[in-house]
Amino acid sequence: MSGDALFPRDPVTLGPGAVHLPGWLSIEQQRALVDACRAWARGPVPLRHTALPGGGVMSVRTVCLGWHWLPYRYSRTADDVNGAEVAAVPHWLVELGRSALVSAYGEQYEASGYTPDAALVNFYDGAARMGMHQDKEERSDAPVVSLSIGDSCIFRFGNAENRGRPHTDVELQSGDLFVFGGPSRFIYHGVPKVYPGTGDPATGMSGGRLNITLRETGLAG
Ligand code: MD3
Ligand code: FE
Repeated sequence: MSGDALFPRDPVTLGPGAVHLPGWLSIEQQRALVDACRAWARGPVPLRHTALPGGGVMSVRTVCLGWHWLPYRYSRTADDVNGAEVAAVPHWLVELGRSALVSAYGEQYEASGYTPDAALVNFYDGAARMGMHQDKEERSDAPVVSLSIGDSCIFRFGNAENRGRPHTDVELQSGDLFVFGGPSRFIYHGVPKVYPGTGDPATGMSGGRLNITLRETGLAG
């Protein structure tokens, strides 16, 4: 059972700057984020499978706020979907990101300097995967905040050199926070497996997994 209070999971630091805080989001916060993701998925840019330059499509479906990510750049407009300007990152989501950094790094962390200007919402059905990759399109080395809701998954935390070993597999459950800062910002990572049917329907999701990442792009304008 995900997020079961009888079996609390402890915070874990996986590497320098990489902190996993299980069960960080309350069920009410998760439900509110699910509602927000539903609205973002309706437009101005729809949730879509990102087309890759090689001709394939990603199995994950994504909608972006603030800046639209496409292989391999950011744009204010969804140039590979419908050309529309993406919705703004709401201020409450910026505040949630700041509070995530304080939880992960401690009260002394100067979170007011963190202003994520892009949010990527990824939806995984039971068959979706994300291959090992680095996120390198950002011009900022600010931390990435990752929030997971719905079905559990295996998250693979790799190394900074290549897609292979060494890596550490971590189960991410609904409500988990993961922060990737410092040297961990540039590690290879991926999602090799989702476990269908493991999410709590109280989140408002009947199936699948949502992951929201907050990023500072370091881009101007
Ligand atoms: C470590 N998403 O959108 S979140 C992605 O669960 C992405 O949807 C996965 O990888 C997901 O790019 C993993 C965790 C994550 C996100 C971004 C990172 C870890 C990261 C950027 C740098 C280092
Ligand atoms: Fe990534």
